[in-house]
Amino acid sequence: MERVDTAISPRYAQIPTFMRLPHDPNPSGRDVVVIGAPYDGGTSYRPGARFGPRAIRNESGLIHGVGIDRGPGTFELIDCVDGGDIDLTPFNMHIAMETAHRHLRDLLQDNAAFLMLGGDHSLTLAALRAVAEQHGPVAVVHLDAHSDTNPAFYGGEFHHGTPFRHGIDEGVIDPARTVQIGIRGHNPRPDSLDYARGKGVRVVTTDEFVETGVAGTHALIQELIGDRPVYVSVDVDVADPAFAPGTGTPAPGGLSSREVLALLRCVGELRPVGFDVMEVSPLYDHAGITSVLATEIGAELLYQYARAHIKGRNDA
Ligand SMILES: [Mn+2]
Repeated sequence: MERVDTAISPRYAQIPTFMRLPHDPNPSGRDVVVIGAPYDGGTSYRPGARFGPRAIRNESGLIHGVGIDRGPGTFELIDCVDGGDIDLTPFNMHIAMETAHRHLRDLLQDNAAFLMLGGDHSLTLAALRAVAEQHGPVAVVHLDAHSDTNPAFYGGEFHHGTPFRHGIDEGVIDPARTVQIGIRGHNPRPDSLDYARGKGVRVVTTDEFVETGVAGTHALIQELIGDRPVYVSVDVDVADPAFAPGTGTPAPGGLSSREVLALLRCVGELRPVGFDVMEVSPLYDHAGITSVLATEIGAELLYQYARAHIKGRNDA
């Protein structure tokens, strides 16, 4: 199977898979499988992330996979396919979580890694469970406006503000090798940052990131994580609403799209084992601004995986 050839088909033509990758619903032996997780039953405010994967794929036809600053083409270095979507119930969080966990676990039986396109952030817990079964408790690079280590809200233990608290409590994350970047805005009580810091998570607020800069934050990540298996989770709301208006819980004062992409360029120096890009809600997007950014984040993560791959870092 080949990618759709842009020399033959214009980028807005043909059925939209992520970055025009071949669609393979039963992937095996791949380096990275792109997988959609259309679900928003965990949202606390604006809904609509269930439509995220389709919107991201739609915009991703524009992306070639050969970036000016990226060297060789990503897909000359690694074998990727679009695995389609996980069929998730729109109704029941526990069923959705279990379905996502099972699907991602099965993917990792036969493939090295996945890039999950959300969907709300609750399903990152299913992803963390799946990668931990392969690699043990993983280090995490988490870009987000929110720590997502909250307690239960409205009687619900599992929602998009909790995946990293459960990940820590279940032992699928190594909190001492976890860094959260871009945290800002308002914080309900009890204080989720107290929880995260109390477990040893390195929380880099947006103000601290502005002081430290991209290079300083790269050094911090490298120092903290080194060669340990690392999962990278990007909540698109880490970007300012000017750059990502189409999301569930926007928080002004955030990173630029350039800062988000620059931050991810250290991932190829690490040992990445899985990725997600979450919380795109096309209902609140304008001109595809948020979906275009999510697409570019996904492309950057695949390229960073390829960089790590050619150095032999993420070989099984
Ligand atoms: Mn989040």
